[in-house]
Amino acid sequence: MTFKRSSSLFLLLVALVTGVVVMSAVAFSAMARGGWDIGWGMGGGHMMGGGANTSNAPVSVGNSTESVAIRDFAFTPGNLQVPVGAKVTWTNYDAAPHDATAKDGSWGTGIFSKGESKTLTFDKAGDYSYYCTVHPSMVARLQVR
Ligand SMILES: [Cu+2]
Repeated sequence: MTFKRSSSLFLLLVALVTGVVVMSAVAFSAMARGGWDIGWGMGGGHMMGGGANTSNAPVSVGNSTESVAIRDFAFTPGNLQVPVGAKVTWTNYDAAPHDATAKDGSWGTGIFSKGESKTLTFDKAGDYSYYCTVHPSMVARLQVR
């Protein structure tokens, strides 16, 4: 009797622990896919809504090789001007995947992960609003002139 009760308690405990482990794994994989933005927001309050619109920042005038950092769900510089022919490299510093895609659909980096970079060459003048398709409220501006 005593043995039987303690063994069923043990089974209950095993079931509980298994449940917690499975739920943790599900939550972690959801975050790893970038599905849950909540929890990555320690970097300065850009997080509400899953991204920051930095397109109205003062224009950053660059030269023919420029970099844009993607950090804390924001593009920096958010308003970049480069000459025609410039190469622009986006680098993802977040745990979440991101991309940079023109709102008019004319160009896009494709989605890339932490530590990865994508470079595009801009051979024509244009004034682009662009965003992250994973987190559409991440918005920035690129002026090629
Ligand atoms: Cu993103």
